[in-house]
Amino acid sequence: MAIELFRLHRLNIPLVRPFRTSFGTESVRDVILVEAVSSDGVSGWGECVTMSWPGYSYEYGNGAIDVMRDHLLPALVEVADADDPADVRAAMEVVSGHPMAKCALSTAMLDVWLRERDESLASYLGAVRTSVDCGVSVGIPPTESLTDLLDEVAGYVEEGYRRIKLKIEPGWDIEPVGAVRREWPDIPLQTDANQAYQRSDAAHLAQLDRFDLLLHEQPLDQEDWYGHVLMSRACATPICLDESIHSTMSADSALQFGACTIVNIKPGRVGGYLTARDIHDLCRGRGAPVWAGGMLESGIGRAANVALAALPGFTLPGDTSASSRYYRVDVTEPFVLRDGQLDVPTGPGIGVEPIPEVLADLTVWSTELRLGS
Ligand code: OSB
Ligand code: MG
Repeated sequence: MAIELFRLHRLNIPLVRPFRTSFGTESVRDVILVEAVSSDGVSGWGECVTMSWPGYSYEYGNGAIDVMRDHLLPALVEVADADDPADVRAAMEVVSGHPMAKCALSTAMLDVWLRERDESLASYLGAVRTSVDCGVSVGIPPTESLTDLLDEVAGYVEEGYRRIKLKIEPGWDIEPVGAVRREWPDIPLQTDANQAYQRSDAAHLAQLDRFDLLLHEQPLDQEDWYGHVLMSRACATPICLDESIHSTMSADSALQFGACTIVNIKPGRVGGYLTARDIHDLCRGRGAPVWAGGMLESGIGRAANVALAALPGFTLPGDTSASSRYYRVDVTEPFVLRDGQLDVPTGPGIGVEPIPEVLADLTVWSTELRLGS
């Protein structure tokens, strides 16, 4: 019953195409999978969504491994056989920040707990759907070519994605968004700047209002609460926050202040699936739409995100794309898009596990950490 040890598996999975955002370019995903093993030999899985460098957030792969091993594991000893997942979350509060590391460990433990109870994560979280609407996040073409952008988007539209999100930055905004809108007048379309703009860019971004967008995601610095209030006033397009939201408190504050009206929920950014659900509940109570963000997850993180996206307040398509959008070979059975949707896993826990041979092939480093030693 009790968790005895954790295995960390570090994988390098080549992306099908480089993913460029305003904070950098990723060509190979540096994936960290956490496996929690119980005394009964049951394994549970969680994905640490850090990138290899601290660009999206201060967390990054090597740092997350350090904080898991040296600071979070010791805190988990007393909850190794917890019968309430909330106790695991509470035990990790002795460490400040590091939500991605916390999410990875707590999800692996939750997966064991659910497998032992034969309950799916979707059911545990309160899912009301058996499949979820999927969008796709489109990076800035490394060539900065509009033709390349339109070709890539055309492929996704053809595959059936229900919403397109374009990464933007100063110098790559009005033209590419306009070009995509002209080609697909009716497709749900949104932007993500990953904090690349300044308050003084509000009038510039307001020019995007004529393209009838669903939302602008995180135009300004994550600390710039008031700037996002100003941006919300300047733009008819709703503002959605990603990097700024780290907890139910920040989600509450953002909505109360009018810094955003929509929230991107990423479990890794908020410390786990319990807090992700809490933020969902809060936003739903306020009538604020939420959607499931993504971090280029492998099938392990994707499975859990798809379960979360099945909750009732997730009323906008998520960055929950098919495995093929990211990887030629995924570490689990691939998630396949069907009519613009992915099926919510129904098996116990997250409902998927790594395929052993593929895991072995992709692994570049691993370690075993015993709890309490
Ligand atoms: O800002 O939403 C983001 C990927 C890595 C880091 C940050 C972000 C993203 C994405 C891709 O936009 C979402 C996905 O398809 O997983
Ligand atoms: Mg984002």
